[in-house]
Amino acid sequence: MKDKNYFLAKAQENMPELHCRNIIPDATEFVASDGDSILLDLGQHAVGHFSFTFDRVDVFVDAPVRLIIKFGEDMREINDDFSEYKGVLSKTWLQEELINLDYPQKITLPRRYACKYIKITIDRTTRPIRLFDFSFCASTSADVSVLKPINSNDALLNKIDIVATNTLKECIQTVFEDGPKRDRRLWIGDLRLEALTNYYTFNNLEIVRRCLYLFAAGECNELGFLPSFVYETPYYHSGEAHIEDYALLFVVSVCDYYEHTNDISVVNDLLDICKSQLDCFKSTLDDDSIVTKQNGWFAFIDWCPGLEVMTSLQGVYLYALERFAGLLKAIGDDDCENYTSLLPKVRLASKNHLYNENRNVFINSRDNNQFSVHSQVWMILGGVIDGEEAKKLLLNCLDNKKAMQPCTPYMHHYVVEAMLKLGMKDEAVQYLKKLWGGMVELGADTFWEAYVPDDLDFSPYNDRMINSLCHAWSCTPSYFIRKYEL
Ligand code: RAM
Repeated sequence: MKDKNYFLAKAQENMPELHCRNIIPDATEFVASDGDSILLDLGQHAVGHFSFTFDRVDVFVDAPVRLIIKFGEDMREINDDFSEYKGVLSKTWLQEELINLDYPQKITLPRRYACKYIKITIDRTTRPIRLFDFSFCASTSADVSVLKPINSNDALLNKIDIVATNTLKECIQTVFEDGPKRDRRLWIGDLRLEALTNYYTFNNLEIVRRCLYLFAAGECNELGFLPSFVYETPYYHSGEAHIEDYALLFVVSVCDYYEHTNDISVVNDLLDICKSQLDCFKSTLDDDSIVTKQNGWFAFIDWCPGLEVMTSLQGVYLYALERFAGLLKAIGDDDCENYTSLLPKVRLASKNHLYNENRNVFINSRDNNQFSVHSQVWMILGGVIDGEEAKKLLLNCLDNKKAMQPCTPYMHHYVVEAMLKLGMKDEAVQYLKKLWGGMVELGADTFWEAYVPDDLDFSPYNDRMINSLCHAWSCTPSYFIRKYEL
């Protein structure tokens, strides 16, 4: 019987091994007094545990020593004043500890951090102290020895690939985490993009299976949709959010997995769940075959404030439906026709009801007549429009100040995917260089959760300090560069 326990057992069977290595920062020892601070540079982004030793210099310490230890993914984070934080997510994600040490000792901080820099401030000591033996035990389950460099003639693409694979490596822990600083958990949208990139880089199939099974074990909401995230520690718990587009992307992730591995046993385990996701979604279509908002719904698509998402969501549905119909055909499933026959019908309906013939663009009342790149991209990926008409539409909206533009590399990914679907290889390279290359030029060692070139302070959470600077969904340039030989 394929129930929660079955799926959890499968997830456990596919637990990857974490590889750990010690990184010694640029400095080995400090003698410090009250108020001094020390900056340690790991020379690279790392995810793991920090340890050091503290001892007296001469006179024995007669009172606890209080240290403030701050971890930054970049120097901006180190210099930020966390007391000014005003974001909507919990301040506790900001990586800063205040510790009191009663006597000389070696200490390993219990929490895991994601950082390149560590700043230690001696908040209070009555005597000079010595800090030394700094060490950072970094972990990943990615096997870096299997990664081949791309050796492109284009220096910027080489650099983008290095930063992208580094981003993925840092997020591959015992699940595909979204970001090792925050939220440090498995989300479907991130999983899909990490798994794709993983196939062309570290090719760790175990972790893909583990993540798919962890979702399969999750509790669906009353509409039947999978949870969009799960926790794995200290025990399994499926997340409270149910994002519709993510539920559909679970289906796509299973299709990607099969396409890459031909592993029918996993597909057989997950097939009914995939069918149920598409069936639940279908039941939300109205008489015109267009998706309708349900009570308590949350569709993600991108983090742009005020983004209307119905057209995009319809596109995600078609995108998943097409992939799933392809999978059913490949494995000779009896239900294939049921899904395949929906495609032309829903595509035609989407063109009829969501496209504005006068303006030649997907703008409609269901999205409050909002003009967004997102709607155009997802209608292209959903196969509602293609060929020259689609190319023109895509270039026009990307060049149009009135169109809402993507604000995360997650959505930028789907822009590039749409370009490649339409055979726009040169434009895809230019776009990669502009967006991900822009982060490289700003000194990124790993790619960021959000990136708006004209507004470097942009945050989906109302404060840049909480943004993750090593975010899984940003790793896909390596997928594009390697798969399409860009
Ligand atoms: C953010 C997470 C994750 C994403 C969700 C929708 O909070 O970091 O990357 O999948 O939002």
